[in-house]
Amino acid sequence: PDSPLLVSQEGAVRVLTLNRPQALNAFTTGLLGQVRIALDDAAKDAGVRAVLITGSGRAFCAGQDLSDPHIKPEFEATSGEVDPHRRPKAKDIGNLLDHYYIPLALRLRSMPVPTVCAVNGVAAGAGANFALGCDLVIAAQSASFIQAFSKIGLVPDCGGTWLLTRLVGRARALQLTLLGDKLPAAEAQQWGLIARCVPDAELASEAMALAQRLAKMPTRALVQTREALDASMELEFEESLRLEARLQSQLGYAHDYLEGAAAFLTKRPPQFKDR
Ligand code: T3D
Repeated sequence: PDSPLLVSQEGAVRVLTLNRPQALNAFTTGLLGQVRIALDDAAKDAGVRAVLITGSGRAFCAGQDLSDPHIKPEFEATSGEVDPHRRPKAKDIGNLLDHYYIPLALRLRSMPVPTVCAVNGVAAGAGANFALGCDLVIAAQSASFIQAFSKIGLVPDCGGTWLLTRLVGRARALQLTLLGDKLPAAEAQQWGLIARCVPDAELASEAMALAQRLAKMPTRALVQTREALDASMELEFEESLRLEARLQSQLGYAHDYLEGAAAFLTKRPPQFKDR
């Protein structure tokens, strides 16, 4: 059978494709484990300078696979009524987050290279928040984002509460998460939830061009920029100034700054290599 995750390489870009199209690329524990291992591998590989994540088929990812035996409630086949004695134990859901979603979200956010998500179709639940955890999110016109959690009695996970309040503010975060309505990609771009929305036929090439462009840039500076932006949410203004100064003083001695400045002054293209 096809692997639930396809991994390929184009130049310095590592491409991860969620590949369970029959289930809209919903996350099983198997798929979640494979994505984490693939991100670990990309993080360790000096030949990787950007990661591009996308999905196969008509969806990006429908979030947690609700038929996964770890969490599936037992219900009567004809009436659909839940058997109260055979509900999944709360600890199984907690375990799923502790063992899969939390490490995955942390891995994604601390990648030593920039990450791009090409959202090729609907991104629901943890699938939406996994996408939004990437550095640059580019979506097809027909794609959409759904915070599906409230519809099934859960809270947003995979970083959704943290990400959404910061990306679009409290009012819009509440609108998305309480109602669970579909937000079309064009509106997601207007809201500032994602970087770009492009015609469906252009998504793959535009996303790859973006990832290739990032891969040619000074990786360490990009990653430390992400870190400083994230840290700023918790810092006073002066603390952010001092963090910038600390990072700048390290980067100022690194190869990439010397190369970048020399290339600028001698009017030639730079060759960055720090990671
Ligand atoms: O305990 C925990 O769960 C902890 C972790 C939580 C993290 C989460 O992500 S919770 C949120 C889980 N996701 C959802 O609730 C979304 C469920 N899916 C949908 O609402 C819809 O499928 C979509 C809006 C994403 C797409 O709608 P549509 O009409 O385009 O497609 P569809 O017909 O609903 O789905 C197509 C097939 O995929 C269908 O299977 P079938 O009938 O053809 O055999 C459907 O059951 C399956 N599918 C879609 N989403 C999931 C799924 N199967 C398992 N799990 C899914 N999440």
